Amino acid sequence: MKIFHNPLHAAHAGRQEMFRGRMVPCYELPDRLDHVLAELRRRELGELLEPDVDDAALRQALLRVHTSAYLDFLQGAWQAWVALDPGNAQRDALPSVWPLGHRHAFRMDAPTLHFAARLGQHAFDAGTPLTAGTWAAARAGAACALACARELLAGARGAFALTRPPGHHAGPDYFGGYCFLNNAALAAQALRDGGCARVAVLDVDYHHGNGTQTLFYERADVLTLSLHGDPATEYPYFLGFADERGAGAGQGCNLNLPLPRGSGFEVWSQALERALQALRDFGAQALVVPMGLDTFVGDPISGFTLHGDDYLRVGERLARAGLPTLFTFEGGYAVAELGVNAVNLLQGFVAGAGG
Ligand code: SP5
Ligand code: ZN
Repeated sequence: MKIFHNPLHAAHAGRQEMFRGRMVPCYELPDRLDHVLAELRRRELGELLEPDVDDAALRQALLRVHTSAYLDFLQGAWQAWVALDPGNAQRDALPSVWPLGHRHAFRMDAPTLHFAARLGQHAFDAGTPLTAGTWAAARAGAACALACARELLAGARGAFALTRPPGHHAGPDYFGGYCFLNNAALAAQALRDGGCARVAVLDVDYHHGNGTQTLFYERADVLTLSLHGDPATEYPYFLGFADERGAGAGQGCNLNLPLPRGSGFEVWSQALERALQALRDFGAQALVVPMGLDTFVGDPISGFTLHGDDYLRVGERLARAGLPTLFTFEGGYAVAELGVNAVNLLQGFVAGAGG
């Protein structure tokens, strides 16, 4: 399978994130991707490529999932942050005030002139540092996702967008959960626009893919499925519950399978079977898998107990769905084991798909 990796990913390197009143070192770090790349090379799995996507095509694809105001905000964010205070060049941007628009407590559309307020308008947590290289890295990552979608449209059985920052928490006009641009959603939409009538997204990251769910919630052409830690106790807390089944035309086209913290492979794979049944019932022509490896027993911020070899089984099982499949790289913070775990899943897929 072709693997498009992001040559600019290391330009996004957050220093600290806010966690419960403290600044802690970032978990979502450049060496995460480097470990996966090294393991892919070691095991000679896949063909490693850099995306070749022109600016206009990328902008067009991004506008299918994000607002132009949000893209402009991201593009100019670092410059505006440093303009607030020259000392900010040494500090990453984190929001510290939010409009809480869903409660009508504040105006979401307030015509603010202050960048600190604009940050709050476009973010849902203070754990996602925006850095000097965030826009360049995120944009090049979106190009990886688009290149993968083109591969599938050209007939490939599988493709992998190896990029960071991750994407599945990012919504139409907001970032959070270490995510800025929703690579999986962009790929799903590109598959739709390229002629796939029905596309499914099956999110296997430990955290609910709130951004992806929200982007497709009222649509019948994209089925969103997610296996994740129960938001009653797990991040992102405010979305990902089992009673969210889609709305309007998309009624029935979202399925959340929240699992208790501490769940192991047995319980997790039963939920996977349920998701795969929903996938079959939907009749998708292509599958997008936001691939988080933070379900691993050793993950420092998550609560499932999958082991390295389990990912081989996951990949095999996904392959048996028999669909052209596009993987995006999402979470996974046990850095030393991340390469082996990610490549195990891909290897299982390749083996299950018949080489
Ligand atoms: C893509 C993805 O996996 N995003 C996850 C974002 C989770 N953000 C909240 C993390 C809180 C980290 N707290 C660590 C403290 C451990 N003692
Ligand atoms: Zn995650």
